[in-house]
Amino acid sequence: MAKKRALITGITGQDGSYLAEYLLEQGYDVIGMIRRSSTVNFERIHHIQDKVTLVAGDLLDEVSMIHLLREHRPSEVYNLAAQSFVQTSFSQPVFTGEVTGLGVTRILDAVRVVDPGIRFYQASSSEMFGKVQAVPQSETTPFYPRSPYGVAKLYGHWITVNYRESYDMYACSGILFNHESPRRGLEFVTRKITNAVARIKLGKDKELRLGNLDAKRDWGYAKDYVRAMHLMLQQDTADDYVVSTGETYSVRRFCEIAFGHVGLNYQDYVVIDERFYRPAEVDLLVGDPAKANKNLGWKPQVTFEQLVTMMVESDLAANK
Ligand code: NAP
Ligand code: F7E
Repeated sequence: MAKKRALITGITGQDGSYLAEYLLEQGYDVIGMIRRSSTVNFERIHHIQDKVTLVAGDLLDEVSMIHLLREHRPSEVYNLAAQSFVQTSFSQPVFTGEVTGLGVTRILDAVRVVDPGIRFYQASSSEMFGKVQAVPQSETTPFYPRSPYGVAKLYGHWITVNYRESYDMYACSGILFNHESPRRGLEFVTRKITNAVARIKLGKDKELRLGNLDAKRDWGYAKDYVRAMHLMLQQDTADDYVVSTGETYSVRRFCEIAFGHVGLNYQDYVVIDERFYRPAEVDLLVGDPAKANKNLGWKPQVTFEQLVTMMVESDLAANK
């Protein structure tokens, strides 16, 4: 049987790197789309660089994606590329809309033009629920985004549904709740905390400046979540799924566990800094993963405490 071939946009990001590893393990040919930059940023994929094919393309340029789809003819496309940092979306709302929102139409349309039979995954987000209209949030909960990022993701979600319904394409939207790992970008609160815990423990830093400690998130492990993406593209019919743990914890609780793991009290080091507050906050997210559990047989394997301590341990080793 011919090898399956997948294209991943955003392969240099947290999820892209884990998904590439996972698809390689499943025997796929993996094509990774990277955007041109003046310096190479392959930290997350250097260990698999010789096993994947990296090709140039950009979500801002539909032609680039038509060319690479024609040349490589993948059977599955995972669109993970985005301007993904919520805080930045407030200062760069138009750019975020171009990449995170309209970018989805560009790649979906490139797929439609080249081969509408290609299966498509869109990286949608729990940020679309924003000011939540129900607890917990499921596939049927109404959306109410609270940032330009959330609004852009909502556009990406609906254009995916629209292409599925208009052109009979196998297009899925995975509504993923926060997922973290030692590969998480340093600007996101979990990795910011675990990196600071390591540096404070090792005597390299003295404090950690944070914003809203009362925000609550449903945090899972990124490696668990990429399995769900793959499962969504292996079903008989395309559909949308919430992917989450079903548990929620505050940023404060994350701090407590992370500092506690190295024998410190977070209250001695965390300083509240208004700069990290957002113009509009998402106070509480908790997802209901029942549909993914039932239809995909998907369950998370790593608990919240295991996730926090894994990240602290990894940052301790990296900062030594
Ligand atoms: P990430 O680490 O920020 O990675 C984003 C990726 O997108 C990077 O590879 C980046 O390339 C690429 N990219 C950005 N702009 C691009 C453009 N114009 N053209 C091509 N590539 C571009 O994000 P992540 O945490 O892995 O998340 C993956 C996807 O899931 C994103 O769409 C995110 O919005 C979504 N999501 C994430 C979470 C989460 O909790 N992690 C939850 C729900 C949804 P560079 O390396 O060159 O910057
Ligand atoms: O913030 C609060 C902040 O930036 C989490 C992205 O992957 O998940 C992510 O978006 C919470 C917020 O992630 C700081 O106000 C407090 O309430 O880690 P974050 P996010 O905004 O939830 C979703 C699902 C995505 O789709 C996104 O792409 O933590 N918070 N103090 C802070 N946040 C940051 N970053 N920095 C602080 O100092």
